[in-house]
Amino acid sequence: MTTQTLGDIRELAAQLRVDSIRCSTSAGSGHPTSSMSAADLMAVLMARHLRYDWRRPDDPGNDHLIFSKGHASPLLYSMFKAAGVVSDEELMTGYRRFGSRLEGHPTPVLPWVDVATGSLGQGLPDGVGVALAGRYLDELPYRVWVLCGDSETAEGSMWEALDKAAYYHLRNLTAIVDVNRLGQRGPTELGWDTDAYTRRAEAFGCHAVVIDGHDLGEIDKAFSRAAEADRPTVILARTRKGRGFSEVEDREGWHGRPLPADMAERAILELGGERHLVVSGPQPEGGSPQAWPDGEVSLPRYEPGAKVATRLAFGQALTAVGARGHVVALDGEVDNSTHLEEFAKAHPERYFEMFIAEQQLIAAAVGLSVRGYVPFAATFAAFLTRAHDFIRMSAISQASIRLCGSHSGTEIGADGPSQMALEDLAMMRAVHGSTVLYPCDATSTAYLTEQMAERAGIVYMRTTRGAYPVLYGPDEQFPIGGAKVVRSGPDDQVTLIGGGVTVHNCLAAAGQLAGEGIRARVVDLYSVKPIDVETILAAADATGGRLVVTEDHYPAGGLGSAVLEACNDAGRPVRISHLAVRGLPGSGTPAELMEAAGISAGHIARAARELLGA
Ligand SMILES: Cc1ncc(C[n+]2csc(CCOP(=O)(O)OP(=O)(O)O)c2C)c(N)n1
Repeated sequence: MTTQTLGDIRELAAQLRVDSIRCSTSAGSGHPTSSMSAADLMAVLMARHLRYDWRRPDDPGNDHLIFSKGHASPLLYSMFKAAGVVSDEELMTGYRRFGSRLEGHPTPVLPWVDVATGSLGQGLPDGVGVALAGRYLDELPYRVWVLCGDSETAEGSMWEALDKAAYYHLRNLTAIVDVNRLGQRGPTELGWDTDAYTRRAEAFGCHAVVIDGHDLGEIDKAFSRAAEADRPTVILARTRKGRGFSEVEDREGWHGRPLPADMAERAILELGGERHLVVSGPQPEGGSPQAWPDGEVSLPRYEPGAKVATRLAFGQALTAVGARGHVVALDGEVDNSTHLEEFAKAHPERYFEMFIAEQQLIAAAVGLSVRGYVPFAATFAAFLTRAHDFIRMSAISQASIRLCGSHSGTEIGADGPSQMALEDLAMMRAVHGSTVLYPCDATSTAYLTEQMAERAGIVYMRTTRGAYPVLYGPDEQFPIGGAKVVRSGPDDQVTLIGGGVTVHNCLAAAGQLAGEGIRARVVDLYSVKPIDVETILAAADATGGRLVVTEDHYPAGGLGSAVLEACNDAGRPVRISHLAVRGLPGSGTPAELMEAAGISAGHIARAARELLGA
């Protein structure tokens, strides 16, 4: 079908509804009614407005289509069939089946899908990231179209997204809200009150358009207007859930339920039967993304003994790594604390301030990664925990993003526990395919920052607030997956393992023990995941299995867990003396707080003595 009259589009919409019913009924699960309400919107979009070469999903000029309401996957996959890239057989026999790429909710396993959705409230924020890339980096005229649910707009992250979209004048972004009045369990907060939605969208600086989401002409006009808008557009499309089949249309109790076979048969009849149209819509305009040439990376060099905070070294190193043209940075309104401001000064054109919106911070990084950029996002490590679901979904998106969390642990001192990250290592270790780094000095921080840019997946670096001595010479190397033996001798009796600030506490403890004639080996576990189990086991063998692991983190899921699990997995279970933050900290000096938490040099030395029975 190439003519695309409104009559043709009506047929296409009927096909999308019928196929959404057929594939979900055949799978025995899925969300046909959520698909049916948006079928007219998507039929008009793909036939007349989405400039997309379905055979070349990597074409940089392609528009981007994101289903923020990812549960409407039957509709999305039916569109893929209508585009001629998924066969009817694959749709009917693959949808939601084991081993199929047509998973219950869309993921980038499919070449036409940019990001994983299904956790509501994420697709629109991700779309903001893609639109940022289009407008400010690629400088290409592609548009980003995001289909959203009305109940989904209850998520604060949707408003973080619209707020940032307006701030960055993302006229290339269109949110299409399928206002079908119903959510999962019943009516939504606002029902069909499109005036209320309009006021909200406009309050965030967007252009709002209310339409009848089943009137093909109105839909067509709204999409044309969106393409010409000077601001992001929010199309509020009044629709009916289950539209097209009278037995379920606008009825409660049909969310997420496939139609039983007899009802599916009646529905398909009511919709005029099966069709197998193949549509060819508009094509991308062509053009190449703006070139961001790579320069020479010259990392900062630090004098051993000088006191430098790892957060400062991160900012300085990232500024140097910014010589690589695709490296971009995003801040959560704390760049003078994380030292991302160093990057902002040097590369303002590749720097995005996301303000205090951590979910949007992560989503924008994901969106930028969709277009091949190498994003680094930084905030206090504690505040990254707020965006955990976004980080988890980034892994499902198979995105490569780099995160830096500063102000970790009790070491931050006077600001108190609300600012202390004490769970971040556990959270980041648990993310699928993640890398977790925790350097203790400026040299290793700089080296690892450069490595982060090269590393795929979700890569996290934990930095420390206070300034501590540089331990390593500028030419030392720190491969990810390694560990450093910072202090050792031929007849060491006990191994002290730390990460970040506790490496310094371990060294101080080793000094105290040496004064008593006890020889301690010190291991810097700068790579928490993957972990250097060989170095740990070699140290355990050399020191009679006596290991003290100390971390500025709650006991669950951090360094201690990493050591125990790695040794166990290697078939060499070990016992450790585990010093971690077990109480609820308050305010104080870093020294007072680490002392109170039981992770100071004195506590480490005592634990070592106990292991030795001394
Ligand atoms: C963050 C999150 N919370 C809850 C759910 C479970 N859930 C899936 S669909 C849905 C209702 C969505 O309603 P709406 O956005 O209006 O889409 P509709 O299906 O009505 O088109 C809910 C609550 C989810 N997927 N993600």
